[in-house]
Amino acid sequence: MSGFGVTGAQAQSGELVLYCSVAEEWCRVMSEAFERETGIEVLMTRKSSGETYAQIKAEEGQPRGDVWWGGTGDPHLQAAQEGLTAEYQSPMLAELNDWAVSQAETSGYRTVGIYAGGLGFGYNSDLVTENPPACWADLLNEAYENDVQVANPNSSGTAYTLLATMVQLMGEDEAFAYLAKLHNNISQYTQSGSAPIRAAATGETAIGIVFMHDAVAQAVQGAPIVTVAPCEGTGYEVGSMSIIEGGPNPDNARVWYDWALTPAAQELGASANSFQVPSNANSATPDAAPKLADIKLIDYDFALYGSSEERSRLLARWDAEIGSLPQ
Ligand code: S7P
Repeated sequence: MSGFGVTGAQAQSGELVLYCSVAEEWCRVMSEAFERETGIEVLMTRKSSGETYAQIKAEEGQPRGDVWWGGTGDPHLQAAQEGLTAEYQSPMLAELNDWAVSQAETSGYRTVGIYAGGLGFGYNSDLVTENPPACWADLLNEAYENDVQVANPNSSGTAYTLLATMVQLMGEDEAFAYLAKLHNNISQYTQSGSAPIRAAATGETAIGIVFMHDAVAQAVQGAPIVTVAPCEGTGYEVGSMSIIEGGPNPDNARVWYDWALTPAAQELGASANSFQVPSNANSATPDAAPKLADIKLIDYDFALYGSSEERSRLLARWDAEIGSLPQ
């Protein structure tokens, strides 16, 4: 990678504390490339989106992290609203797709879109051989009792996207009724959003509800996984990046931020088996990435479902009505 010159004067110290919410492999590839490119040492921790939001909230006033890179946009928007993340307008904004800039505008430039991807599910075609599921409604089929996995929306941005998607597709009470019925088929609410499709890939479960690109990642690596864009329509994420307010290395945080929006940095995703659509209009989209234009996407209301009040309220309702149901 070249062309992203960083002078010693730009770097405040030799470190950057990175909270990373994509797949571990991609977190590592990005950290190592940035270290090579800039000489700045990256201290990286990987956690799911909801968990990272909770950590940044817990560290409010004494932040230990500099940048939160990756993870679904809703908790990034919540962090922005709560003043946990810093305003920054990168010179790279001019190169980004509208949906990524819109994420920045919604947050008062306290976050920005770095990739997008549709929500769906994947099934193991060795285990599901007849009447494969094509719709959200099909996942309620009693043939799949204890054979579906999804994450817990408190820890996982993927699972919160499912919750917000169902509310927008069906209306809130109908969405909770759907999730209560789906609970009969759920064997486990995992901590991480992509764990269900890893379990489907090994045959531990038949179906995993995940972002479609996470299902594609398993298929590309040879697992018998079929990726489904649900027939009723579906939600999507604008994966995001934020600078943590008051973090220890603010200059290095901005160096990471600008670099992470370049095509060269964004194109590293595919080499780490990550197949989201990158936010820089000049970045090549991986061939394997599910095409957003081919998916029936809802008009996801990021401002509402990323607001502190709505996200907290929906998660509390999920805990009371779904998370508390007997397994
Ligand atoms: O694996 C990539 C990805 O699906 O992970 C992010 C996700 O939010 C992190 O996992 P959680 O659901 O556990 O929070 C997504 O942003 C990303 O596309």
